[in-house]
Amino acid sequence: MSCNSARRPFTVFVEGNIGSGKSTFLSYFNDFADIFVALEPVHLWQDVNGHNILELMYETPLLWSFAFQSLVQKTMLDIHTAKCSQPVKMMERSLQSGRHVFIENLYRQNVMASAEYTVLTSFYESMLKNFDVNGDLIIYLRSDPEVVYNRMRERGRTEENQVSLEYLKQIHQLHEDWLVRKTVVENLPPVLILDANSSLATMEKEFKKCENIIYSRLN
Ligand code: DCP
Repeated sequence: MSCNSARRPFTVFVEGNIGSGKSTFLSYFNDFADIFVALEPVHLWQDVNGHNILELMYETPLLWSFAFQSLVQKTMLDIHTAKCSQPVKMMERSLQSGRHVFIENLYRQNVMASAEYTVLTSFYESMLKNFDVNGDLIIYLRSDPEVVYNRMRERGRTEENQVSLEYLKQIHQLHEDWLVRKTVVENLPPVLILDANSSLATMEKEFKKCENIIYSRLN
Protein backbone atom coordinates (compact mmCIF):
# COMPACT_ATOMS: atom_id res chain seq x y z
CA MET A 1 0.00 0.00 0.00
CA SER A 2 1.33 3.42 -0.84
CA CYS A 3 1.79 5.94 1.94
CA ASN A 4 2.12 9.64 2.71
CA SER A 5 -0.54 12.25 3.42
CA ALA A 6 -1.22 12.97 7.11
CA ARG A 7 -4.88 13.78 6.53
CA ARG A 8 -7.43 11.08 5.77
CA PRO A 9 -8.20 11.06 2.04
CA PHE A 10 -11.76 11.39 0.74
CA THR A 11 -12.85 7.86 1.55
CA VAL A 12 -15.40 5.82 -0.37
CA PHE A 13 -16.72 2.45 0.86
CA VAL A 14 -18.01 0.13 -1.84
CA GLU A 15 -20.59 -2.14 -0.24
CA GLY A 16 -23.00 -4.87 -1.34
CA ASN A 17 -23.80 -8.54 -1.04
CA ILE A 18 -21.35 -11.34 -1.82
CA GLY A 19 -21.07 -11.48 -5.62
CA SER A 20 -22.62 -8.04 -6.17
CA GLY A 21 -19.60 -6.99 -8.25
CA LYS A 22 -17.59 -4.86 -5.86
CA SER A 23 -14.22 -5.94 -7.27
CA THR A 24 -15.32 -5.41 -10.89
CA PHE A 25 -16.66 -1.98 -9.95
CA LEU A 26 -13.40 -1.08 -8.21
CA SER A 27 -11.27 -2.30 -11.09
CA TYR A 28 -12.82 0.51 -13.20
CA PHE A 29 -11.09 3.03 -10.89
CA ASN A 30 -7.74 1.25 -10.80
CA ASP A 31 -6.00 3.41 -13.37
CA PHE A 32 -7.05 6.80 -11.99
CA ALA A 33 -4.00 8.68 -10.75
CA ASP A 34 -6.00 10.42 -7.98
CA ILE A 35 -7.56 7.26 -6.59
CA PHE A 36 -6.08 4.63 -4.34
CA VAL A 37 -8.09 1.41 -4.72
CA ALA A 38 -7.98 -0.98 -1.77
CA LEU A 39 -9.43 -4.37 -2.62
CA GLU A 40 -10.61 -6.63 0.17
CA PRO A 41 -7.72 -8.92 1.09
CA VAL A 42 -9.60 -12.24 0.70
CA HIS A 43 -6.27 -13.93 -0.11
CA LEU A 44 -4.99 -13.00 3.36
CA TRP A 45 -7.97 -14.74 4.92
CA GLN A 46 -7.28 -17.83 2.82
CA ASP A 47 -3.71 -18.17 4.00
CA VAL A 48 -2.75 -17.14 7.51
CA ASN A 49 0.48 -19.06 8.04
CA GLY A 50 -1.03 -21.86 5.97
CA HIS A 51 -4.49 -21.70 7.61
CA ASN A 52 -7.47 -20.99 5.38
CA ILE A 53 -9.64 -19.19 7.94
CA LEU A 54 -12.31 -18.35 5.33
CA GLU A 55 -12.73 -22.07 4.64
CA LEU A 56 -12.71 -22.99 8.33
CA MET A 57 -15.41 -20.36 8.96
CA TYR A 58 -17.71 -21.75 6.26
CA GLU A 59 -17.03 -25.40 7.24
CA THR A 60 -17.55 -24.98 11.00
CA PRO A 61 -19.11 -21.56 11.60
CA LEU A 62 -19.85 -22.18 15.28
CA LEU A 63 -16.18 -22.76 15.95
CA TRP A 64 -14.46 -20.37 13.55
CA SER A 65 -16.69 -17.31 12.96
CA PHE A 66 -15.17 -15.41 15.85
CA ALA A 67 -11.59 -15.98 14.64
CA PHE A 68 -12.58 -15.13 11.08
CA GLN A 69 -14.36 -11.89 11.95
CA SER A 70 -11.45 -10.89 14.22
CA LEU A 71 -9.12 -11.37 11.27
CA VAL A 72 -11.41 -9.35 8.99
CA GLN A 73 -11.47 -6.51 11.53
CA LYS A 74 -7.69 -6.53 11.75
CA THR A 75 -7.15 -6.47 7.98
CA MET A 76 -9.85 -3.81 7.50
CA LEU A 77 -8.29 -1.59 10.16
CA ASP A 78 -4.97 -1.87 8.31
CA ILE A 79 -6.67 -0.65 5.13
CA HIS A 80 -8.64 2.15 6.82
CA THR A 81 -5.48 3.53 8.41
CA ALA A 82 -3.07 2.98 5.50
CA LYS A 83 -1.84 6.41 4.45
CA CYS A 84 -2.04 7.14 0.75
CA SER A 85 -0.61 9.83 -1.46
CA GLN A 86 -3.78 10.05 -3.57
CA PRO A 87 -6.63 12.39 -2.49
CA VAL A 88 -9.21 9.58 -2.80
CA LYS A 89 -9.26 6.13 -1.22
CA MET A 90 -11.84 3.63 -2.46
CA MET A 91 -12.26 0.58 -0.25
CA GLU A 92 -13.98 -2.73 -0.88
CA ARG A 93 -16.13 -2.98 2.26
CA SER A 94 -15.27 -1.47 5.62
CA LEU A 95 -15.09 -2.13 9.33
CA GLN A 96 -18.67 -0.82 9.39
CA SER A 97 -20.11 -3.52 7.09
CA GLY A 98 -18.17 -6.17 8.99
CA ARG A 99 -19.88 -5.00 12.16
CA HIS A 100 -23.39 -4.11 10.98
CA VAL A 101 -23.82 -6.87 8.43
CA PHE A 102 -21.66 -9.94 9.01
CA ILE A 103 -21.05 -9.92 12.77
CA GLU A 104 -24.64 -8.82 13.37
CA ASN A 105 -25.95 -11.66 11.21
CA LEU A 106 -23.82 -14.32 12.90
CA TYR A 107 -25.10 -13.19 16.26
CA ARG A 108 -28.75 -12.99 15.21
CA GLN A 109 -28.56 -16.45 13.66
CA ASN A 110 -27.12 -17.84 16.93
CA VAL A 111 -23.87 -18.80 15.24
CA MET A 112 -21.86 -16.40 17.36
CA ALA A 113 -22.21 -16.50 21.16
CA SER A 114 -23.20 -13.37 23.03
CA ALA A 115 -19.76 -13.24 24.71
CA GLU A 116 -17.98 -13.40 21.33
CA TYR A 117 -20.30 -10.75 19.88
CA THR A 118 -19.58 -8.49 22.84
CA VAL A 119 -15.82 -8.82 22.39
CA LEU A 120 -16.00 -7.98 18.66
CA THR A 121 -18.43 -5.10 19.07
CA SER A 122 -16.36 -3.59 21.85
CA PHE A 123 -13.23 -3.83 19.67
CA TYR A 124 -15.25 -2.12 16.97
CA GLU A 125 -16.32 0.71 19.29
CA SER A 126 -12.68 1.22 20.34
CA MET A 127 -11.52 1.40 16.75
CA LEU A 128 -14.19 3.95 15.95
CA LYS A 129 -13.13 6.02 18.94
CA ASN A 130 -9.37 5.80 18.54
CA PHE A 131 -8.83 5.86 14.76
CA ASP A 132 -10.28 7.92 11.95
CA VAL A 133 -12.05 5.11 10.14
CA ASN A 134 -14.92 7.20 8.79
CA GLY A 135 -16.11 7.20 5.23
CA ASP A 136 -17.23 10.22 3.18
CA LEU A 137 -19.41 8.35 0.69
CA ILE A 138 -20.84 4.84 0.45
CA ILE A 139 -21.57 3.30 -2.93
CA TYR A 140 -24.08 0.51 -2.41
CA LEU A 141 -24.23 -2.10 -5.18
CA ARG A 142 -27.79 -3.17 -4.55
CA SER A 143 -28.77 -6.55 -5.90
CA ASP A 144 -31.38 -9.28 -5.57
CA PRO A 145 -30.16 -12.23 -3.53
CA GLU A 146 -31.23 -14.63 -6.31
CA VAL A 147 -29.05 -12.78 -8.84
CA VAL A 148 -25.93 -12.81 -6.68
CA TYR A 149 -26.56 -16.41 -5.68
CA ASN A 150 -26.30 -17.43 -9.36
CA ARG A 151 -23.20 -15.27 -9.86
CA MET A 152 -21.56 -16.76 -6.79
CA ARG A 153 -22.25 -20.32 -7.98
CA GLU A 154 -20.86 -19.49 -11.42
CA ARG A 155 -17.62 -18.01 -10.10
CA GLY A 156 -17.14 -21.12 -7.96
CA ARG A 157 -14.95 -19.86 -5.09
CA THR A 158 -14.45 -23.24 -3.34
CA GLU A 159 -14.96 -21.93 0.19
CA GLU A 160 -18.40 -20.56 -0.82
CA ASN A 161 -19.81 -23.95 -1.93
CA GLN A 162 -21.90 -24.09 1.20
CA VAL A 163 -23.28 -20.54 1.04
CA SER A 164 -27.07 -20.82 0.67
CA LEU A 165 -29.60 -18.47 -0.90
CA GLU A 166 -31.06 -18.11 2.60
CA TYR A 167 -27.72 -16.76 3.87
CA LEU A 168 -27.50 -14.25 1.00
CA LYS A 169 -31.04 -13.08 1.84
CA GLN A 170 -29.97 -12.42 5.44
CA ILE A 171 -26.89 -10.49 4.28
CA HIS A 172 -29.07 -8.53 1.85
CA GLN A 173 -31.56 -7.57 4.57
CA LEU A 174 -28.82 -6.27 6.84
CA HIS A 175 -27.34 -4.15 4.02
CA GLU A 176 -30.84 -2.77 3.44
CA ASP A 177 -31.32 -2.00 7.15
CA TRP A 178 -27.97 -0.25 7.37
CA LEU A 179 -27.88 1.64 4.04
CA VAL A 180 -31.49 2.11 2.91
CA ARG A 181 -33.76 1.95 5.97
CA LYS A 182 -30.92 3.48 8.05
CA THR A 183 -31.93 1.72 11.23
CA VAL A 184 -28.41 1.53 12.67
CA VAL A 185 -27.70 4.29 15.17
CA GLU A 186 -24.34 5.51 13.89
CA ASN A 187 -23.11 8.31 11.66
CA LEU A 188 -23.74 7.36 8.06
CA PRO A 189 -22.15 9.25 5.15
CA PRO A 190 -24.24 9.86 2.00
CA VAL A 191 -25.22 6.61 0.30
CA LEU A 192 -25.28 6.30 -3.48
CA ILE A 193 -27.30 3.30 -4.63
CA LEU A 194 -26.47 1.50 -7.89
CA ASP A 195 -28.61 -1.24 -9.37
CA ALA A 196 -26.15 -4.13 -9.52
CA ASN A 197 -28.54 -6.67 -11.01
CA SER A 198 -27.55 -5.90 -14.58
CA SER A 199 -24.41 -7.48 -15.89
CA LEU A 200 -21.57 -5.35 -14.59
CA ALA A 201 -20.01 -5.23 -18.04
CA THR A 202 -22.98 -3.12 -19.15
CA MET A 203 -22.74 -0.64 -16.30
CA GLU A 204 -20.06 1.67 -17.66
CA LYS A 205 -22.52 4.62 -17.60
CA GLU A 206 -23.22 4.09 -13.90
CA PHE A 207 -19.49 3.87 -13.18
CA LYS A 208 -18.96 7.17 -14.98
CA LYS A 209 -21.71 8.75 -12.86
CA CYS A 210 -19.91 7.66 -9.69
CA GLU A 211 -16.65 9.01 -11.04
CA ASN A 212 -18.30 12.42 -11.59
CA ILE A 213 -19.84 12.43 -8.12
CA ILE A 214 -16.53 11.56 -6.46
CA TYR A 215 -14.68 14.30 -8.34
CA SER A 216 -17.40 16.87 -7.65
CA ARG A 217 -17.20 16.10 -3.92
CA LEU A 218 -13.43 16.60 -4.06
CA ASN A 219 -13.58 20.13 -5.42
N1 DCP B 1 -16.99 -12.19 4.38
C1 DCP B 1 -17.49 -12.45 5.65
N2 DCP B 1 -17.45 -11.48 6.60
C2 DCP B 1 -16.96 -10.25 6.32
C3 DCP B 1 -16.47 -9.97 5.03
C4 DCP B 1 -16.51 -10.97 4.07
O1 DCP B 1 -17.96 -13.57 5.91
N3 DCP B 1 -16.93 -9.33 7.29
C5 DCP B 1 -16.94 -13.30 3.39
C6 DCP B 1 -18.08 -13.31 2.41
C7 DCP B 1 -17.46 -13.91 1.17
C8 DCP B 1 -15.99 -13.50 1.25
O2 DCP B 1 -15.75 -13.18 2.62
O3 DCP B 1 -17.54 -15.32 1.21
C9 DCP B 1 -15.64 -12.32 0.36
O4 DCP B 1 -16.72 -11.44 0.49
P1 DCP B 1 -17.10 -10.16 -0.30
O5 DCP B 1 -18.56 -10.13 -0.59
O6 DCP B 1 -16.63 -9.02 0.50
O7 DCP B 1 -16.25 -10.24 -1.63
P2 DCP B 1 -16.68 -10.77 -3.06
O8 DCP B 1 -15.41 -11.17 -3.76
O9 DCP B 1 -17.74 -11.78 -2.92
O10 DCP B 1 -17.28 -9.45 -3.68
P3 DCP B 1 -17.75 -9.15 -5.15
O11 DCP B 1 -18.17 -10.42 -5.82
O12 DCP B 1 -18.90 -8.18 -4.96
O13 DCP B 1 -16.57 -8.52 -5.84
